[in-house]
Amino acid sequence: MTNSITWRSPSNIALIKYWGKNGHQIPANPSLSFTLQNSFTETELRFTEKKSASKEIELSFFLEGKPQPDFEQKIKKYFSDIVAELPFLNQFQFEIHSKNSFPHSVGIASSASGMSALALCLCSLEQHLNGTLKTQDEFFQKASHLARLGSGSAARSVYGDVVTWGKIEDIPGSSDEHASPFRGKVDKIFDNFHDDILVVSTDKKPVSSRAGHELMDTHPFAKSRYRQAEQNLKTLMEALAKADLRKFCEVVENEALTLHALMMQSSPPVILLQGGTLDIIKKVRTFREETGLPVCFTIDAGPNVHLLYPDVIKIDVSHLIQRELIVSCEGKKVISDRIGKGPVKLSA
Ligand code: 2P0
Repeated sequence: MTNSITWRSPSNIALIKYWGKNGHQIPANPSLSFTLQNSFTETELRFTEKKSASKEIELSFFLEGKPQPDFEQKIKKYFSDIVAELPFLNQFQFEIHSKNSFPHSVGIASSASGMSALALCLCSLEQHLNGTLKTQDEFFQKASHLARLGSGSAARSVYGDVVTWGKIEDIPGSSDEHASPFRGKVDKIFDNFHDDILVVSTDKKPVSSRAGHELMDTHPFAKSRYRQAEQNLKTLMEALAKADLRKFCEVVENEALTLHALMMQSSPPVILLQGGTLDIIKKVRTFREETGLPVCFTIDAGPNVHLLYPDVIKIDVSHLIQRELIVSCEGKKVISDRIGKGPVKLSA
């Protein structure tokens, strides 16, 4: 008999960036993200007991209903990597059906939503079979840990709102092994905070995340970068508590520009920013200087720009986008998102 479990899990946008790792998916510095609301993956894990005693991982993977041999191989490898932690993985045949609420390559991390949705399904299956994840804390901590082993940034997507991942001085319970909901003060100005994604290009990324992280292994400025990330995190935590949007914008943009400066200084160099990205950056900074309104940008490992701003200025930002920014977007594409509450189990 086939049974199934379905989770919806969102993507997230890092404000303090994870860039560089130690060992197996251990972050070289702590990161902090906002979980998104509208950009999510829904994953259904179907499982049937195997008839044979074979120890092979048996699974098939479908994205939007279509077989995806590349992803299937990656997930098989992932299951083999974690089978010591979840011995039932070689006792069942799996069929995984995933779909995203957002198009491919628009600057939203589908690995974060996809791997977190899958990890949540696996934890529900563990609970169903063994009853070992009794409390919410245990359940989500394990899901974050398993998501991290699939894709680092996915560790942060199992929680809503503001999330940190990585050991942080003075924050008990913070860990490199799994993310945690941010327990510091966050002013209510950040409720419903917006993230509009300006899609400059949907071309395939020339460098995978894994290869990007590896560039930090030999980067001449790696040590000072990791110290800077810790300092920026402290400053950002103060800005969140005090509703200091000037500081917030300063730190968030510094993180985005640092990420790309690091890539440009890597060996070999990686240049992901495009002309349209730079045009948007300049116009956003000019708008902020001229109006005093607290809108800022962040950018992930790609050319697309995330515009971050509080709900109270949404009309002004909408005018800015229509008047000045949309000309730099491929097919005038803008995806509206905002800070969200985290994953939802859709069926057991
Ligand atoms: C982040 N990024 O903190 C940073 C900022 C992109 C820029 O984490 O190799 O897909 O799967 O652990 O998480 C992208 O890298 O990398 C990323 P893996 P991941 O969100």
